[in-house]
Amino acid sequence: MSPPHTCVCLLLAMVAVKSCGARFFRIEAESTKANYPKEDRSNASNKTDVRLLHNEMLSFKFCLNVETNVIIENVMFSNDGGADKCALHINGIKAGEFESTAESNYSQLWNNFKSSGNIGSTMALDYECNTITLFVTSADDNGIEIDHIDIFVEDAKVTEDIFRCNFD
Ligand SMILES: [Ca+2]
Ligand SMILES: [Ca+2]
Repeated sequence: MSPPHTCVCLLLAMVAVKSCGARFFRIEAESTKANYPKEDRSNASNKTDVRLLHNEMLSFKFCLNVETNVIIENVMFSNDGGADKCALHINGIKAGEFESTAESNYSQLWNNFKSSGNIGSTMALDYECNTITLFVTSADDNGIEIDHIDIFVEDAKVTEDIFRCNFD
């Protein structure tokens, strides 16, 4: 194998190792056990999201095995119609909020996903079992659709199994 190929292989190996140790964890909104309408959206992760109306909420558990810093990296959402506002809490403590903007295109914008960006600042968590909750604090009659929530965990030893609370 020529040196350039070796370099490419090494680079690919490094990318693989990095993604194995990924510290971003995705919670799909549609994994909720709550009985909200799940919409087919070709641009959504898992091609599905959840429609929420005013005063509705999503709540998910995630686990950590060490004290570590966590930040809500992004919420992916869509809106077609009036503006909406959502607040996110971790373990009952408000992390922050985001808003959708009022815009409409004959329901086409439900498939046009937007990023909230970071919600609030880094939180130090020491609980083994944590709860993240998204509340729709205001909405028009058609509400908002939530695709997924991405969480960044500072400690690289938190694996996918640990995060999903799949302990042996
Ligand atoms: Ca709306
Ligand atoms: Ca999704």
